[in-house]
Amino acid sequence: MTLFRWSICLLAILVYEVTCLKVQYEGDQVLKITPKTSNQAQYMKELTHEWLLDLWKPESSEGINPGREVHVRVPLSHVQLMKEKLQEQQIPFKIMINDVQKLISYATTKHLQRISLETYDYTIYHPMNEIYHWMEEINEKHSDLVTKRYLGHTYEHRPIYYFKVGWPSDKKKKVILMDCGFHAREWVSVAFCQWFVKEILATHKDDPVLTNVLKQVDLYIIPILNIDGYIYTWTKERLWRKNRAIYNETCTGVDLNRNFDAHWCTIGASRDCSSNTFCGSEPASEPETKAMVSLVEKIKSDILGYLTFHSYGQMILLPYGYTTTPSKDHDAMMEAASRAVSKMKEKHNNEYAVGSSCLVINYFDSGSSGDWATEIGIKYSYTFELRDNGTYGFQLPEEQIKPTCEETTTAVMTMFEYFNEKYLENSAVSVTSMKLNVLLSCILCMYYVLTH
Ligand code: 0X9
Ligand code: ZN
Ligand code: ZN
Repeated sequence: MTLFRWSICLLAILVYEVTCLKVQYEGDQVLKITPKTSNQAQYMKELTHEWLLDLWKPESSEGINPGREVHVRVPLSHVQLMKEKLQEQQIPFKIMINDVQKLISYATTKHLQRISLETYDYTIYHPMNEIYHWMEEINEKHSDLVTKRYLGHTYEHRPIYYFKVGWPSDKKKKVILMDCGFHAREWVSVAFCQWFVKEILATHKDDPVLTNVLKQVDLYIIPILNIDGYIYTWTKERLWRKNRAIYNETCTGVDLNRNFDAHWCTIGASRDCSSNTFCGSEPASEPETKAMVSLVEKIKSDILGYLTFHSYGQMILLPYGYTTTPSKDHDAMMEAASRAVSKMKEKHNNEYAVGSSCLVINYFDSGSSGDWATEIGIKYSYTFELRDNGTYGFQLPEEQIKPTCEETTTAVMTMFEYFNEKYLENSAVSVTSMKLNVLLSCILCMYYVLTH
């Protein structure tokens, strides 16, 4: 009998754990607010601070400026009062998301215990155990081209892996580094890295550019860096952003994209550990950051490009985030990115903005991985903000995973094409030069016939 009671008790605790402890967003709204004057902007800053509101755009209240859109999640308890205050201050606003909870579906039905690579569904979001499993399968089934390597561990001691994708070579290879899942709630980023790996494996044989790239370049792909945070968004709090480092009894989490050694914590970052943009105790204080830094330090002179994937906003951001001064290779970077966005637009007619981070995203940041990559000498460094523009924000519906990943793949492939043209040896005669040759011989031939 006691055993029975104990089991009931345990079961109850379990049920409680998975249901009641989850943060609920019932009735929370996301408002799109556009302060017109500096007074109104100041008012907004104070309000977000005072009420500890979850800013979606910009990521920290410093970035709130007149004329710029602010996207902010307001808890049900404050919605009414917030709207009254905004009306009182004559600050224009719209309801962007009417009920945040309604957008959250912890898709459980579609998830099978055992998944095989053949049936892996790239158009849904996957919990971490499935992603770990997927990584193993990729490693096993594609061992000719792909190796899974250990990058380091998270704060909660989970292993972080990356894939090295490329053919063995006698010559020294260049590296293109890509990562996803810096910010926990940006699920579509994590979906993209998986999609992209799948895409490379499916197309590399038929795609001449990719074939050439994989001979001379190793792609280093980190499918998800902030694993602890990601798990937390599945189990406890869907809109968590940071890692899960415990700083004191009341404070958890460092913003990994403020933790790098690039004008660390000077602007657009906070020293307050309860802030969403907390920069940590020092540059690379976090194990996730350390893991990346130690890999990159070893190979940095070989790295040609660094691409990091976030959401949302639909833009490709170039360094820097802490100053409006363009970086050394700004023009070359712009060239590649402009080509990428125009190709991208052809895919699903979706517009992406391109330019210096702080100018395009409209707030400053410091300590980002994108800026750090530039400062250690990586020539091409891009921060992608994937879909959407705020309609669903971080809760991008699964129907949009496919188009998002397709257009982003197009953008990345276009950049690879650019790298291929500019930095790689091309032994095979290209199609255009072959056509030119044929044309030229025809002209010579005709000339010969006509003059003899
Ligand atoms: O604020 C960030 O960390 C990124 N935006 S997000 O909404 N995904 O959090 C943008 C960082 C871009 N900064 C630089 N490239 N400097
Ligand atoms: Zn699944
Ligand atoms: Zn992000």
